[in-house]
Amino acid sequence: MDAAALEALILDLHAIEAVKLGSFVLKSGITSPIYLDLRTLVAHPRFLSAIASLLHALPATHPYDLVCGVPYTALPIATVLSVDRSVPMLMCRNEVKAHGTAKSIEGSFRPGDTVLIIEDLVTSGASVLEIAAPLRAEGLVVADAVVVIDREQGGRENLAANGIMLHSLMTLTEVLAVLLKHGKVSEERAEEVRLFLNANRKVAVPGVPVKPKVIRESFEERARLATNPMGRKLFEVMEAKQSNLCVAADVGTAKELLELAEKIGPEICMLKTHVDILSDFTPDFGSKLRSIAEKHNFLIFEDRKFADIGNTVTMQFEGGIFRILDWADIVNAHIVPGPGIVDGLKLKGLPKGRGLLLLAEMSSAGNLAHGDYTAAAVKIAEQHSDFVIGFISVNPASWSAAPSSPAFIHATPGVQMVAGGDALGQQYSTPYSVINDRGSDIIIVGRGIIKASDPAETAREYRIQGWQAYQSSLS
Ligand code: S5P
Repeated sequence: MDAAALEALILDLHAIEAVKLGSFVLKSGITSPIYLDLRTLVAHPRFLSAIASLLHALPATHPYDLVCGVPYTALPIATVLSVDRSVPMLMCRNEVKAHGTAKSIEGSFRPGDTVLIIEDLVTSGASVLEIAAPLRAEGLVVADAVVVIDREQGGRENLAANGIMLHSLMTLTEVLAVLLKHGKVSEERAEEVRLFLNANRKVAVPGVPVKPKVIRESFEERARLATNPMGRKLFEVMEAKQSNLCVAADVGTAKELLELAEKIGPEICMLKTHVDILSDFTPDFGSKLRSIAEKHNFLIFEDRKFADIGNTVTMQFEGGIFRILDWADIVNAHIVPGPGIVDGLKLKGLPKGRGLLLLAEMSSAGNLAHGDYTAAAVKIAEQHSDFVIGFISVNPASWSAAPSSPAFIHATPGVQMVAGGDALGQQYSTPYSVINDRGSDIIIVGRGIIKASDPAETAREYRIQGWQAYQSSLS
């Protein structure tokens, strides 16, 4: 959905009093200055039908055989979607019948069928989990939930921690911004809602740990501490775009890469390239990518993983066909050769304002980058803090020798919505665990986004999740 359509939808929701401002006690017991009530939708059939088709258009990670609405507000939405799209529906009771068939699930299904859960609002995600449990107990697969409004209070993370990816039409922050823009809410009331949202970012679901293990300073504060201009810029871009998402654009052609960059540009702080996999590379690739990066305000990170002696890497950085130095804001290097590799890259990169990430850890199974190796990367980074902006890290919270300055940034690959791996040793963790449990700053996501049916929408989901995780870990 584009920004204009989203704006119109939010104004419509306000017009039918599905969004109200005042003082309300929520189901969770919290008093909220904003109240969302989508039960009013049933009085507006055309609008109900429009909402159902927008939910249907959200990209689920798994194709589904069935839909199931969370009682009661989402039941009519699920029914309309089921009828309009000819997808059979299941109904779950909140309470098991005392007589009759005593089944808690109504409808027809086979174990192994995939069910899309439909919900009106998600706060902590508890209602979705309550429905998912009996469905899963019957052998059904629950991988995605679609929701009209994400209240941004931990639901996304709680669901992700339980293997369910949340897709929302809008977040509460977006609702507030539109109402403010159109004078439907005063600045004071909006501030009250913002304060409320910040104070209630996490609503614990029993049995799901949501307390962040890592507390950090804000990117804004850390930007001030950065000595390398590109490191500072990266923090500033992250803050400005509310994005700690880097997409790994591992596609086979420059054409696809540039198209992808256009699509996901608004969601990312950084685009990661492997220029040597592009079959149609031409010398103007760099300038084309740079103009997209400038348009959408993201940095370009060429994942070259330099690994040679200082003298050789100066040539690899500057010369050859790819001329990486001309167009990449950031590159990375292994520290196997020792500090000379950083000296070599710095010789070329620093005068051009570039930054370097050191591979302190790796995400692949059985890799050798840990312990003393990681500590050596930290030491080299500290000796070159004018050029090294941070690390490729996996679990920086566990490092025995943490970098002394918070100006160093951690970027972590091996991220997907559901933990797991691929057939070649890649290991995935969720955005929430990478940011909140392992203390990284940036999530690097490749196939989780580029293989999705709608990469732009999926990138938005990852951005929201990564950013919420960051916000909940602020000191
Ligand atoms: O340890 C690492 C370091 C990197 S930079 N593990 C990684 O996977 N990467 C890169 O991150 C890898 O080269 C790829 O471009 C991306 C992960 O892609 P995904 O498709 O597995 O998300």
